[in-house]
Amino acid sequence: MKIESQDLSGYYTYRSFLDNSLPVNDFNKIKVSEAELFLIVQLDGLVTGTLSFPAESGASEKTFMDITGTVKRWFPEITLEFEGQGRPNTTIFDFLYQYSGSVTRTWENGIGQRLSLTGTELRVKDHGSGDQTYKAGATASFVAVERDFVEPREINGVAIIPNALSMLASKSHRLKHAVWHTIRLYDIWWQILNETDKQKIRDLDWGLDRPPFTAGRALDLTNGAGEDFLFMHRKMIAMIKDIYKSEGVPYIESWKTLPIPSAQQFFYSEQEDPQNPGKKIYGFNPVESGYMIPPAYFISNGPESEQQDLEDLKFLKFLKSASYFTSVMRYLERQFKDPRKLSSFSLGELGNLLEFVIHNQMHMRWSSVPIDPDTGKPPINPQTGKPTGRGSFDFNKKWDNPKYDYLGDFYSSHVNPVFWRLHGWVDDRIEDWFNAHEASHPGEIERYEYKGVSWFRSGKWVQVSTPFYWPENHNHHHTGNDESSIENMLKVMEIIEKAIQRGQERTDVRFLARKQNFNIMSFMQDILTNP
Ligand SMILES: [Cu+2]
Repeated sequence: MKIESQDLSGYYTYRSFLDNSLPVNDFNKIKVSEAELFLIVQLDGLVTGTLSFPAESGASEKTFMDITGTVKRWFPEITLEFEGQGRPNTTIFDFLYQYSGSVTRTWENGIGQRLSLTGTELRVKDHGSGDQTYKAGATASFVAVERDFVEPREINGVAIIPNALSMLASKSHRLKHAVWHTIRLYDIWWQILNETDKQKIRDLDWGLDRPPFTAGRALDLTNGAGEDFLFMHRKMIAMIKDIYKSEGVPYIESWKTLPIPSAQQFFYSEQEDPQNPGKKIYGFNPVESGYMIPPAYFISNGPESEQQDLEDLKFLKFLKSASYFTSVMRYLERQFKDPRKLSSFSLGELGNLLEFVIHNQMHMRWSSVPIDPDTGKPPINPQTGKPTGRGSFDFNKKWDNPKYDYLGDFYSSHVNPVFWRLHGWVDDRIEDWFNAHEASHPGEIERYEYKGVSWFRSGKWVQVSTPFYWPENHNHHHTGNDESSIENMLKVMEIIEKAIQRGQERTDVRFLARKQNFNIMSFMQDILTNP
């Protein structure tokens, strides 16, 4: 297996030992240090990161050394050289060490071997004072073992609070989100469903009045479909906000700007050290944590799609790369915050562009390998023996486990803590849009309260007077009609599943969603530069 720069970025447990040539029996006698190593390795070989104490991830307080260096060589094994400097104004300000380490050989027949770096460290200058002086020139050997990615749901203060989580992870909420997005997929609406199917779906109150794509596969920027997207998610945000409010917990903060490629999973903020005036300590800050880019993963859709699945992996790696961020995503973010641009968009245009040119890609960028909550491991495709995801029409109860929060599946994405930060960013763009219009032509957009959320009356810049989110009280004869609506949503999914089976082509909702993301890439630049 070829190891790439992206694979090297992440957290490691770093351990160093004295090079004692005699047996010691007790390894503690040669222990120098244990620490947490965080590395960002870029394509051009730039290495940055931190070495921190104590080694526990998410410890409430840490001291840091900052790391800078380079990849010295890529062949025959990757070798990194970097320097670690204690942070100024902390108890380890005078630490200065050099490190040289290589990626340890991967055994072809090894089972569960972890990526690790082995190498040597050098104390570059004395630190400490008096009889606590540590002399320059001392060396030790080290092993740094890469850690598993820590899911945002596992991080204190990043995880969604229990009451909100159980609402979001319920079958009814999962189905609402899944049905809502699935019928809007281009292939589903325009190619797979026939008129009879569509009528049946309409009879179940889930008809799609405004598909986001035209029959010709272009984004429809004229019909207001984007308003449905923005309204529906604003409504979801309002629902979860209410639960936070009733619990007296401050609601999840949206991303003010998109997290940079080197974002850490555990972020530490500088504070005054109460014990040592003038010195700094670093405290764990959950608001800025949980935004690291999870590693890419392979999803097997079957033996006949092996090639396509590998292409998908390549594309996923691209979406997760630092260069995608710097060359595409950051550029798009600027466009979506630019008042000049925003004041020329209708609300529908804004929603449709946000959904398809940046929001979908954000979902994939921050997505982590989907797991089967029963095993904690990716489900295995029985035909290929390789990892796969939840089947799009598999509504087994196990997928309702809150641990199933894969950002790349409509059935689960909203259960992931990152979803709410990401959608907060999307939702904030609506306010930017309104302010941009107010600034350039005041009074042309009228705000009002619609179904409990702040919205906009239809007019020059707003096409739709009743944006769609999901059917309300379909069955008026029952109270607490959760069950009947679950039934209806399962019926809609069954209609879609049958329609897919009728076709010759191998298809899956996940596959169609992904395909749609890729197609978008080709023309998005064009739309944004020539509005
Ligand atoms: Cu959504």
